[in-house]
Amino acid sequence: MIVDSSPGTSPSPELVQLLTPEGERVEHPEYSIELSPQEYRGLYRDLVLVRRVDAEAVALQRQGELGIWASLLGQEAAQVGAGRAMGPNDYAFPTYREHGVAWCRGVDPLNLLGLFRGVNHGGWDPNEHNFHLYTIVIGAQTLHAVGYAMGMQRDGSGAAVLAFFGDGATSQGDVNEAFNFAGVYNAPVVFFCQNNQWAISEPLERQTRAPLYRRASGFGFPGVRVDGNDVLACLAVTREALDYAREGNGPILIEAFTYRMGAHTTSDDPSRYRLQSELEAWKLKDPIERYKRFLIKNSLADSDFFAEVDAESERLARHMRDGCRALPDPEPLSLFDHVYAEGHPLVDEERAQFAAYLSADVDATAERGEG
Ligand SMILES: Cc1ncc(C[n+]2csc(CCOP(=O)(O)OP(=O)(O)O)c2C)c(N)n1
Ligand SMILES: [Mg+2]
Repeated sequence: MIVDSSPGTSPSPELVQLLTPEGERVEHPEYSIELSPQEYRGLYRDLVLVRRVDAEAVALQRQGELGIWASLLGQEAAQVGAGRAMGPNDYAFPTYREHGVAWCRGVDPLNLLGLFRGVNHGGWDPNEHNFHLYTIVIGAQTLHAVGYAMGMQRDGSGAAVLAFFGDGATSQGDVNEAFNFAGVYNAPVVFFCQNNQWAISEPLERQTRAPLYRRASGFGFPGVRVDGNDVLACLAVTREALDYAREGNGPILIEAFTYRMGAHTTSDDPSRYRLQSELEAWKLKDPIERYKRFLIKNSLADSDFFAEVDAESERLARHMRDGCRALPDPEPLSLFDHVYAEGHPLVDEERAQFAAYLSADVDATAERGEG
């Protein structure tokens, strides 16, 4: 008979939770958190504004202002908890859905809109915010993250990398190679998997037979599962994990157990492949509602505060709507600007060809008297 002797194979994996869905504060033996009233309120503000950024972007896409948008609805706590756990010198490698982490790193939401509107080729300077560009190729950024972390390790920077990816990405070779490299080289990287239960239309049971956090043990590092709809637990666990990585202990995997409440992207219709009842069940665990209940129960915020956040949310939405429509179309030749850090003969040649094409086009238009 085969006996599985690997650690962490208990039938019901433990979920780190500091806040129940009803907003009750609970203690956990390993993870604790004590914030000032202002910090507690700050997390609520983040959650609400990030949800607004997302809702506004979905609306702009529906009005034809964006080509596509990947909604983070339901994943605000996972992203704000992880994003606010980072220190100024830590570096994040996102997928295409980490708008909440972008927010925490100080990236203006208009930069995100520019990318999804197709008027820029990236959106922001990664080094300005220690927030890498979005990566659409599933899992690829985990390898970039490990390489970057190994560089930090060699530079003795004392900081760590936070690498984001989804449940579906865990089936990619890249992610498993990243785990192995990180483990073998003891890289200071925290792998943050947002298990939102779906990879487009593929449910979790088609990605894995074992809970995702347990993958880590096969690569020789710890894995933790946290309630991804609990911002306090996500903050506490990610803080600990980043400290652990910074102290030279090597990588760690966090599985934030959450739910994608919206469509995969604005091009998707989830009613084709999942039951409405599943969404209804997860709505009861809404990350913002539970946190608001916690604040009220503990007299950490009053109605003036909530009204202030609502007003700020309206101002942010206006900034996004007006700013998005005013984004300039790019200069066509700028396409070639950042292909390489320095010049490259082939790129120079292609730029010259494209410039000739553009001016020929202008000449032809002028000839037809349309100019
Ligand atoms: C290498 C690669 N294969 C396939 C795709 C198409 N694709 C885009 S998103 C996606 C699902 C990703 O699911 P998950 O990792 O769970 O992230 P989520 O979208 O749920 O945040 C797939 C297969 C891609 N972008 N890159
Ligand atoms: Mg997913």
